[in-house]
Amino acid sequence: MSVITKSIVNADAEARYLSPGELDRIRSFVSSGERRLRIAQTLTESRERIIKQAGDQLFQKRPDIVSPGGNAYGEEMTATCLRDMDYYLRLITYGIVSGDVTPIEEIGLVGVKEMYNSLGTPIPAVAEAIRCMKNVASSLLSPEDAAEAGFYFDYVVSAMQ
Ligand SMILES: CCC1=C(C)/C(=C/C2=NC(=C\c3[nH]c(/C=C4\NC(=O)[C@H](C)[C@H]4CC)c(C)c3CCC(=O)O)/C(CCC(=O)O)=C2C)NC1=O
Repeated sequence: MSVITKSIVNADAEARYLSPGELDRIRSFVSSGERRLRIAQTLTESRERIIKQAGDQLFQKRPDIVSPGGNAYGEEMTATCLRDMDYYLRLITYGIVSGDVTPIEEIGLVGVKEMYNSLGTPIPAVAEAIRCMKNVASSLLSPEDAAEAGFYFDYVVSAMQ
């Protein structure tokens, strides 16, 4: 939920007008809108490059996962791994646009550790994959935009700890 929806739900639950604090938070959400949309657009347009370069970095840092016995070993499994990275990048763009981690949490993080454990996917390597995407993404953004986007990448990384 965006800060707008959230504020309205809270205010209406108490049948009151939006408070000055809520209006301030909405103002800051609205005024950062252009920037958040610009970041999401850059990440969306560069998604293939981000996944490709981050994947290369990941497999260089963690050659074990693409070696025999590794969870992403073989063409098909490697492609599934890259697909998961694409899923998370997509969810991160949802977070950036809505200024809220809830879509990332609900779509991609609830129960994720149990899922990866049951698949034998090493969770620290998934965290590393997100960090690699953050590095590549940051190199495509201004420092200010990279900091804003970085918050959402870090959120996913910390959920994988
Ligand atoms: C949008 C929300 C969403 C997520 C997050 C998601 C993840 C997800 N990743 C999966 C598999 C997988 N995920 C990986 C990923 C990796 N293995 C590694 O060693 C690397 C560290 C990592 C890549 C960074 C691999 C290799 C599989 C296949 C495992 C297998 O079939 O044994 C599966 C099992 C079913 C399938 O193969 O599609 C799910 C559900 N699905 C979703 O709908």
